[in-house]
Amino acid sequence: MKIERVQIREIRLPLVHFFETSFGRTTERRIVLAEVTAEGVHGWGECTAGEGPFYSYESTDTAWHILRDFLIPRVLGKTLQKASDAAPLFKRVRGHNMAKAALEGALWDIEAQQAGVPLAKLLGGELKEIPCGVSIGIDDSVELLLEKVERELAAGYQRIKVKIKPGWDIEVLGAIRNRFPRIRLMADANAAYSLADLPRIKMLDHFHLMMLEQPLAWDDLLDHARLQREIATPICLDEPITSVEKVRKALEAGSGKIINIKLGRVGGYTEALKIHDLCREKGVPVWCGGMLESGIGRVHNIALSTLPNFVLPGDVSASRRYWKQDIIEPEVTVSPQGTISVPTGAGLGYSVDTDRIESLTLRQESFA
Ligand code: OSB
Ligand code: MG
Repeated sequence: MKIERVQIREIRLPLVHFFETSFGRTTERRIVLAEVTAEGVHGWGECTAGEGPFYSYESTDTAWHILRDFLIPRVLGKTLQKASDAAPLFKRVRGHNMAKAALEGALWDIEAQQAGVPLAKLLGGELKEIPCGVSIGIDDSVELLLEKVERELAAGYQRIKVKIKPGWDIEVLGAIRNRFPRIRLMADANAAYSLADLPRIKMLDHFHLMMLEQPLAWDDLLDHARLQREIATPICLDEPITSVEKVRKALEAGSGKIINIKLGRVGGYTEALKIHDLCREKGVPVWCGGMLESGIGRVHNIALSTLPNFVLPGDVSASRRYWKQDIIEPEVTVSPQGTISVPTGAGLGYSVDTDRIESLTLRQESFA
C-alpha cells in the first residue's frame, strides 16, 4: 500500500453520562481520528489518549503533535507491504503508543480492505461474536450505582466491573455482592492504592472478585508482585502493559495473573498480537480494555477481541452507553446474551459517517 494522504481530525463528543475513575471525571471526549488514503482506499484509526495526562502521559494534544511532527512524516509517501511494516518505522519515537496506534489502526483497516476480508479475519480472529462486560464509573451514591448494575445485567452484560478508590471500595463491593451474590464481578482501582493499604486491599478477597485491576502505581510491576503473593484475588494489569517486553517481565515477576490489552496503550495491533501470543503460550488469559472510544475505536476493539486467547469478557460495550449518536453506521449493539456480533464486511465492516464526523470536527490537518 502506497501511503498517499493522511488526515488527522479532532472531534468533540459529549458522553451521555459522566465517567469517573480514581484519577478524575470525564464529561466530554476530545478524540483524534486518523484517516489514511492508499491507492484510493480509506482506512480509519482512533487515538485513545485522554483529554489530560491522567491515565497515561499522553493527551489529545500530545498525540496531535506526535502524529503531525513525527509519525506521519515517517510513513507519508512510503509503500508498505503490510500494516505491520509501520511499527519499525515508529520505533525511534519512544512511547506515545496511543498516537502510534491511531495511525497503525488505519493501515490495518486498509490492508483488510485491500485483501477483501474483515479485519478480525486478517488478525487471525476466530470468534463470530464476542462476550461483553461493562465498566461502571464511580457514582454520586451507592444506590445510584446499584441501579446501574441492575440495568446493565438486565441488558445482558456478562460481567460487571466497577471503579474503586480508597473510601469507594469495601462498602460499594459489599452492597453489590449483597444484592447480586453470584454475578461475575471485578474492580478497577486505576492505581489508587499503595502497599501501605495492604490491610484494606486484603479485605477485597472477601468479595470473590474475578480479578482486581491495577491496584498499585501506573508504572509499577515490582510492588504488584509483592501484593499478588499476599492476596487470593488475581491481579490484572492495565496501565504498565505497554509492550510485549513489559508482559514478559510482569509474568516472570508474578505481578499479575491476567492481562488487559488496549490497542492504544500497546501502540497498535502489531504489539497487541505479540502480547496475545505470549500470554496464550504461558496460559495467561487476556481481555480487551476500553478507553471510552467512539465507534471507530470500538470496532477496532471488536476485531481484536476475536483472537483465541481473549477468553474473558472485555470492556467493549454498546455505543448507546456512551453516545447519543455514534460516528459509525450502524452503531454497535449488544445482544440480550451480552455479545456483539463480529461484522463480516471487508475492513472495519461498519460504515464511517463522514458527514457526522465533519460536523463534530474542531480542527483538521491533511498531509499529502
Ligand atoms: O482503566 O480501563 C480503564 C476508561 C478510561 C481510562 C481508563 C479505563 C477506562 C475504563 C472504561 O474502564 C472502559 C470503557 O467503557 O471504555
Ligand atoms: Mg483499567
